Amino acid sequence: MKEREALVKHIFTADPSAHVFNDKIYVYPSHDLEHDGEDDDEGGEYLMEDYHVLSLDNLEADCVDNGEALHMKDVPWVSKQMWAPDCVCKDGKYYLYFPARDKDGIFRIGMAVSDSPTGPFKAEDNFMEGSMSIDPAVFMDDDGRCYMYNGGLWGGQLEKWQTGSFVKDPAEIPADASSLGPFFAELTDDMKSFKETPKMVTILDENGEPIKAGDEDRRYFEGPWMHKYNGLYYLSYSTGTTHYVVYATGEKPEGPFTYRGRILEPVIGWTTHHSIIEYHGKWYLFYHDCEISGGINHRRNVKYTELKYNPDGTIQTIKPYEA
Ligand code: FUB
Repeated sequence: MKEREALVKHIFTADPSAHVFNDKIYVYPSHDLEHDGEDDDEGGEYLMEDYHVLSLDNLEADCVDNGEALHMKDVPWVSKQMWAPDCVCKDGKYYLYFPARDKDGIFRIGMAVSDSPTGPFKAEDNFMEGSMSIDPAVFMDDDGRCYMYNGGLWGGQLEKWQTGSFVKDPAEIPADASSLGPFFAELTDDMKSFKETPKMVTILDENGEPIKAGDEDRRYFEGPWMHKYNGLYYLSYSTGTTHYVVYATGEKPEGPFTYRGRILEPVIGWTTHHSIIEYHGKWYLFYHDCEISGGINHRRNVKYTELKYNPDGTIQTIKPYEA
């Protein structure tokens, strides 16, 4: 597969969560549908109904679309919009986590399980108790403990959960108030639920103060990802309205995290969403853009490129359309 080219072109894919399982690369993307609906601030144009798992035997090989792995019609609690998923392998089983609107229109996180990384996945009858908002990213630490990070503003409803309960029309967060973070919770050993009520993680600036809600170049918007490099936890995410992928580092999986810089400059299209993996001693960023569709926000394609660290552990910023 060539760097910075669409992994597959016969379907539109977005929000890639990449993983290395058994020395192969598996990518768990959203599957964008082609429709002519209008964009809105609630993400109404992102009308996805199913998941396809992509796989690469290695980075020289062609990317394989392994077909439908889970469809909305087989998930009893879902009403619409199966957005960005993630997958984790534990004890030989593959657990797919995915957000979707429940029958009341509220975004929740569901889980489905398979014996194979490519599915088909069998969904639980109900969403995970205590789950809210979108974009689950599940990180397995070196000791085998698994943590979920998730949440997204606006269409992802994160700001509606500030009080711990769902508030349909919350007041706007003042620009000088602390920004919201993604939710964080450890998963139970059976991978079906949270060990505790998810809590928001804190992202600090260089002075140790929480990043402010009005600091749109740095505040959390959606699309969290966790990886570890040289023993440090790297939380990366999209800034949404300013279209960057940025990162913050911390000593513990639950944070707090301190903002460190930009990973990816804006891509073509409104959303930006990524994942990071190590493969055969190098690091790679998987991301999406709307280059092929000519900027139609809900027709996206997944790509990858190499990611490089500086000797001090900071990440070199990637300009997606420059060498
Ligand atoms: O794909 C639908 C939504 O767009 C995702 O959940 C967000 O992260 C954004 O990429």
